[in-house]
Amino acid sequence: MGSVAICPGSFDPVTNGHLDIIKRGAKIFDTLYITVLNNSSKNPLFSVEERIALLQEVTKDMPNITIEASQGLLMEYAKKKNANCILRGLRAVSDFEYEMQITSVNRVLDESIETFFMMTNNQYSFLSSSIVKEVAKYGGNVSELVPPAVSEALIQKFHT
Ligand code: COD
Repeated sequence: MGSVAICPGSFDPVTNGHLDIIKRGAKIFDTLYITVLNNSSKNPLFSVEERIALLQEVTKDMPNITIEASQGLLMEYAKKKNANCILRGLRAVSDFEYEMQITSVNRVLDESIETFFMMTNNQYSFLSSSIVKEVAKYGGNVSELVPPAVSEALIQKFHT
């Protein structure tokens, strides 16, 4: 069996920064699950179904990617999928503390599954779903920051 990685996140909504990590991850791992989970400290704009539909649209040309939703603990889901590792992106030093905390907790839950970090592409180091939502909410143009389907979905959400 080949390598199986999980790229977990809120993806509320998927940005060009996420997509960059997803594309690069899909070249390294044989199977990549993009898993939409709830982050209890965030209040989502898009429903899980909407987030999944957008992820499916923007990854439709990538054959080794599967998009799923999951509830509960990430590590329980990863075990069910026989995953070798969790893939996460790192944007800046400010991400490090949070990532270190969740990686450490996840390792206590299952030490056999590694977490693999990929540095952001410099052009996306400032990019987050929150920033995109803020710009779109006030009518700014987000077409450089997200795929066209997401830009369209944001306009629908805020301005129709
Ligand atoms: N460049 C590179 N990487 C990026 C960029 C960018 N511009 N933007 C985001 N990323 C990366 C993030 O670093 C992350 O790795 C991934 O993309 C997804 O990002 P988000 O913001 O959508 O996802 P998060 O951080 O909200 O995801 C948190 C989880 C949902 C994974 C976490 O809360 C979780 O595991 N929840 C399930 C419950 C659980 O198991 N809890 C125990 C562990 S705390």
